[in-house]
Formats: sequence, C-alpha cells, structure tokens
Amino acid sequence: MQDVNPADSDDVLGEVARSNSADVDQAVTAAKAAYAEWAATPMPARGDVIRRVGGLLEREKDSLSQLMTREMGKTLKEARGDVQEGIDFAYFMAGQSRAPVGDTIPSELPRKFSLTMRHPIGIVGLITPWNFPIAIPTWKMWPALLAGNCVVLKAAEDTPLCAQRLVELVSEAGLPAGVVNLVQGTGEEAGAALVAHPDVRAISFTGSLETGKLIAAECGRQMKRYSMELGSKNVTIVMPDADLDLAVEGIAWGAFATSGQRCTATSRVVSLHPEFADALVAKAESYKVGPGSDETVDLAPLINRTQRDRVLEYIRVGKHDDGATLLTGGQVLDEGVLSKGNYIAPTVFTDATPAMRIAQEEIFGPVTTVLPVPDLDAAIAAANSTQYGLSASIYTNDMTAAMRAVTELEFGIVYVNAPTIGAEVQMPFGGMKSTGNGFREAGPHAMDEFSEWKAVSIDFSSRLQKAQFQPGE
Ligand code: UN1
Repeated sequence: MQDVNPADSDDVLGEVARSNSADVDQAVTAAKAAYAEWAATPMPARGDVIRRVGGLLEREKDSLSQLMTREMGKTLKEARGDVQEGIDFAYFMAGQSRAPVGDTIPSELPRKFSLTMRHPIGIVGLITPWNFPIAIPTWKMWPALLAGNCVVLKAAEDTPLCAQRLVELVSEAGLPAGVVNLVQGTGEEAGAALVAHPDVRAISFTGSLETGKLIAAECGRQMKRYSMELGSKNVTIVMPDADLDLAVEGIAWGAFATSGQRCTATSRVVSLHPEFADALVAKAESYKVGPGSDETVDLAPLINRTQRDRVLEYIRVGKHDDGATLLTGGQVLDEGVLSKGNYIAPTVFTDATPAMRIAQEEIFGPVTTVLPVPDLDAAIAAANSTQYGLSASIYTNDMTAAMRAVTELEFGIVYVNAPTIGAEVQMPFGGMKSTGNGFREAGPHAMDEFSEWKAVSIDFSSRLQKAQFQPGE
C-alpha cells in the first residue's frame, strides 16, 4: 500500500505491507506464546514499561509530530497535542499500576474473606483510526497491557508509519517480544481476520458506525467482548446571554480543528443567539488554509481524496437536498500550494432543521451547521435528536441553562463554556446511544474494557459453610 502525504500527492512516504489472514494468525500465535509470562508479571512492573514508553514518546515528540503531519495532514501543533495525549495517558496508566484494583467485601459467613480482583481477557485486538494516529492506539494499548493482555494492533491504513514508530518505541522500552504485535493493511482483510480469529478474545474498535456493526455482529456470533467508539454528531448550544467572542472562538476550534476529522468535532450548533452565525462566518473566513507543516496555518488538508469527495457530497446534500443555507465555504481549495492536497474551505450552513441529513449524519470534514431554535427546551430537544451521543457543550452564563444542559443532554461528554473537542486523558471518554456500547476509554474506567472481574472468597473456617442457609440447616 502507498503511504501518501495528504498535503502533497507527490510525497510518497513509502510502500507498506498489506497484512493478510496468515499474518494476523502469526501475530496472534506470537501473542499467545507471550501471554502466560506477561499475565503473571506484577502490575507495577507492567506499569514501569508503560512509563518508559511515555519517556520515549517525550524524547520522540518532535520527530513523531513531524511524521504525523506528513502522514496524516493535521497541523504540527495538533500533531504535538496528539503525541502529548499518548504521553499523558502513559504516565496516568503507569500511576494506576500501583493503585487499588478491587474491593474487600464483607461476607455473611464467619471466617470467610471476600474480595474482587481484575483478570486479563487474553489476546485482544485493537483496531484504530487515522485521525489520532498516536493518541488512540495508546488509549487502547496502555490499559490493555496494564490489565495483563497481549495485543494485536491493526493500524489504520492511512497512518501505518505512526503505528510502526509507536510499536518500535514500545519494544525499545523493554516490552517482551510478542506482547504487542502490529499488523498493517485494510479493514476488509487484516481487520476482518483479527475480528474473526477464534483466539482473539476481545476487540476494541474506533471507527464508523457501519463498520462497528459488522464487528459487533461477528463478535456476537463468537461471544467475544467488543468495545466500540463509533460516530457522532456533536453539538454546541449557544444561549442568548453567551459571551459571543468566546463561543465563536470555541465553536470554530471545535468545528474546524483537524479539519473536522474528530469524532468529537462540533458539527452542529443549536443557536438562540441572533448574532452568532454571522460572527462564526467572519471567523471561518479569517482562517488560513494550507499544509499542516506551515506553523501559521489554521486549517490543514483532509486525509485523502475519497474523504474529500465524501465531504463535498454532504455539502451538495446540504445545499440541494436538505435546502439549508450555505453561508460560507463549501468549495475545494486548490490554488498554488493547495493544488497537491485535499483541501475544503471552512464551511458553515444555517437555517437547518433537526431532520436534515447534514444535521443527522457524521460528515468528518470542516463543515458545521447552525440550527436556529426559539428556546432552551427546543435547543435540548434538537441537540438530543440524533442517534449519536459523544460530545456536547453549551455557552451560557445562566446557571439554570447550564445545569439543564449538563443533566438533560444525552451525551457521554458535556462541556460548559468550552468546545466539544479537547478531552483530557484522566476523564472517561465515550458516548451514549449509537456512539458506543457502554464502555469508556481513558481514565481509570479504561481498565473495564480490557479485564474481567473475578470475585474471590477465601474460607478459613475449616468447615462447610452454606451461604443463604440458617445456622444448623
Ligand atoms: C477522536 O476524535 O476520536 O477530545 C478523539 C478530543 C481529543 C480526542 C478525539 N482529545 O477531541
């Protein structure tokens, strides 16, 4: 497979192997061979390896960010943030390696001691997207490793070299061979083989709802665990009393950072503020568009031509099928230095209603849609009107409105006076409804994705004690 710079179609980073089911089988076999020893390694020792990878990521932060911008397109600042997320989570998880992992629970019987402990799942498959080429693999890998599992990572086909560098650093940190294994290639081939492999006991997937459903169906057939981080249609509510400058700055950042290619991107704005839409347009039109390697650029290219065309199709749908009003953007930018990349101008629609496709479907591009509403009840109803529920926010100084949003929005992540993007690694990350299946990544909760609970009881009475029976029965 060719690995191409999204900002420059002449810049080919390399040819990358396309793993097939035999490669996946080899990776799983290596993981199985390493499992017993890794699972028996004390958790603080596992945490030490993760801490050392954190240090190596710090050492390589600059080189990895450069590679990421070249391979995936996002701006250098954002690439540094992506690597930093992996570093932060490595240190967080290393700390967790010495934190309590279970409870002691009183027994109803004398001389009986009960506790809970975590148990690894075994071999776990991680399938990761291209939009956070370092951060998302680390969100999955650190807790999977800390819990004592061995890992097969199927990296996104658009960012194979970032994944390879990450795995090289894991190995340099001293992780025993076979504990982490990398396969490259397509979802249809390598991904499907990993999901179908009978020795892989859990799949952790971040990607589209469509693919998530296929994976869930296969995992269901085999009764294996699956955790899903799927699409979303995130929303910000702008109340009439909001600090307008703050709201516009935050919403532009939420909508256009990473060219809207985040599962947390602000792709809808439910507005009660009469001046908001025009102010957002002015901000969007001030954006400098160009290659992510230029530190002065605000908006970098989309990942590839297919994705660019998909976004253009949504813009067509917004204009023609939905009948929303296009306020700015909507076109390909291909003049001068932009001619070799996949650029779309920052795009703002307004006069949208909740049922429109551009207000319902994930676009994954620099497009946001304003839905004007009359009051807070309508705002919350509109915000909750999609099948997704990852990230939402509200701009207001009215405590009642803020607290109603916090309690009534059906989203896994809610911000007040902040954008929908920018989650921190110590907080649980995940969504409600079709965004996921109940698991949360990041934070201490990430361990639930990758471990089983074991209930242990130790009877030291030296006689048969029967739970639920009266004495003498
Ligand atoms: C994603 O787009 O899948 O909250 C992850 C954020 C980032 C992570 C996004 N910290 O926007």
